Amino acid sequence: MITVFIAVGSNLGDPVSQANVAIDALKQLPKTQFVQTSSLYSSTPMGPEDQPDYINAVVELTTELTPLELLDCTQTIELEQGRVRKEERWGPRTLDLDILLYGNEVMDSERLTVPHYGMKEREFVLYPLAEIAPNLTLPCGTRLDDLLKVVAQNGLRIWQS
Ligand code: PH2
Ligand code: MG
Ligand code: MG
Repeated sequence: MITVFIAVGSNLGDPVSQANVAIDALKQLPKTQFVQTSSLYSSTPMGPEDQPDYINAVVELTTELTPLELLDCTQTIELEQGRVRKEERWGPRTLDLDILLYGNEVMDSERLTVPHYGMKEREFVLYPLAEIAPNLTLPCGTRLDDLLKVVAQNGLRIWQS
């Protein structure tokens, strides 16, 4: 079983329920066990400023799926929740599921790069990840708590209804 962390993001069409539905869908994946989820967070958009705030979370799973099987599954969930491909870079979306880490694996293929290429700079990934895995060290040897020292929260807060 491999431990994986998946980032959940949404800023269109009731983002809180999109995130909750996605987390429930991740719990149902084949050959996979749900471990835990972070809180839902509200975050300031990275990228174009004329888009709504995001809801973000990070989910921990253990899985026997290969990285590309897992990617197929997460892309299916995205599509089932109304994701339209070919969106503007960093533009708004109903649901984005990004594989952050797949065990300690480092891979860079046409379809998938792990660790996720942007995760070290993104407060809306690092803080939810630290909530559930505070002692994590990335495959490159960088400690998560060292990244938190240099990445500001930038308005990120735990979402409360
Ligand atoms: N995702 C993006 C672009 N910008 N901003 C925030 N705050 N959260 C996201 O998940 C996000 C973003 C594209 O994947
Ligand atoms: Mg993303
Ligand atoms: Mg994505």
